[in-house]
Amino acid sequence: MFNAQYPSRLPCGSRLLDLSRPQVMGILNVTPDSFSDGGRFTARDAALRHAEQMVAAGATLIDIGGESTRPGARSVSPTEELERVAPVVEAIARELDVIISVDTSTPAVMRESARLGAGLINDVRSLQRDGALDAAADSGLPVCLMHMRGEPGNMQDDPQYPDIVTEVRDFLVERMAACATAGIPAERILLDPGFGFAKTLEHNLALFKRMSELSALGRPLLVGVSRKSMIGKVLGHEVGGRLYGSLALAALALTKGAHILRVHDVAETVDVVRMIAAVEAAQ
Ligand code: 7PM
Repeated sequence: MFNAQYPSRLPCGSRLLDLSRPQVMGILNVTPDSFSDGGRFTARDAALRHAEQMVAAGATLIDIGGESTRPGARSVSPTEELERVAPVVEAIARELDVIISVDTSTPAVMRESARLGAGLINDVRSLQRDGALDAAADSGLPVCLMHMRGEPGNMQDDPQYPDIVTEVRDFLVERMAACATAGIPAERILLDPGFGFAKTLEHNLALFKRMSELSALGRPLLVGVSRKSMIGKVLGHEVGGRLYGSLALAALALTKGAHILRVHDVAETVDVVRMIAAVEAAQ
């Protein structure tokens, strides 16, 4: 199930990511601060406690996001995003033994997060914003490139592709080439099919089924399907009822060669990973 085409350890700032076995990335949403300083400390401490729980449950990466990518979400200024993300990056870097991933498309957030101890840049826009390639290159950190067409605000307006796997593969190859030109070598790249981004349910299911074809690109795959609407559409469950569907897809993603699972429910997903590992390790 697990191929050995990469060195087993990827440097992520001051830490190493073990790619010889699947890893779980816990999702940490940074809520908007309230007006008072008291509110700010509360938001930071709540985020730190949540991160702490996810690390105790077995997450080896924490993904911090300060900009909602929800369709139609209000756009957040770079300053506002930085004010949400930076204190949390700093606190987690100081307090926890975990690789910090920043879910951002904003060059200033990439630069400041790297300075404060982040280990990975996770950009749903694949470094297409002005200055993002240079900021990521200068950080020296690995980058996760994700497939999306358009912007979160309009990406679900009737997306059409002749073949979804070809579309995702071509897009990721183009972004890897842009990274190479900017000085980010392939060895520093993770790839993500971008489930739920500019895709119909049929696209998401076909892409999931054929996910292992993306391994041909030669880089580790990061998969984010936790609680997503593709599960809601198949099962008819609201977001609070999508755990079992998420775990089914987590298990399936591992059999299809995924290396990193980006999830909300860390303890449950770690059980899935460990159970599969036990079977894989048998004679
Ligand atoms: C609303 C819509 C809220 C979508 C949150 C989301 C991914 C990601 C996200 C992913 C990578 C979510 C998404 N999804 N980064 N950031 N891969 N690399 O459901 O699939 O978490 S945000």
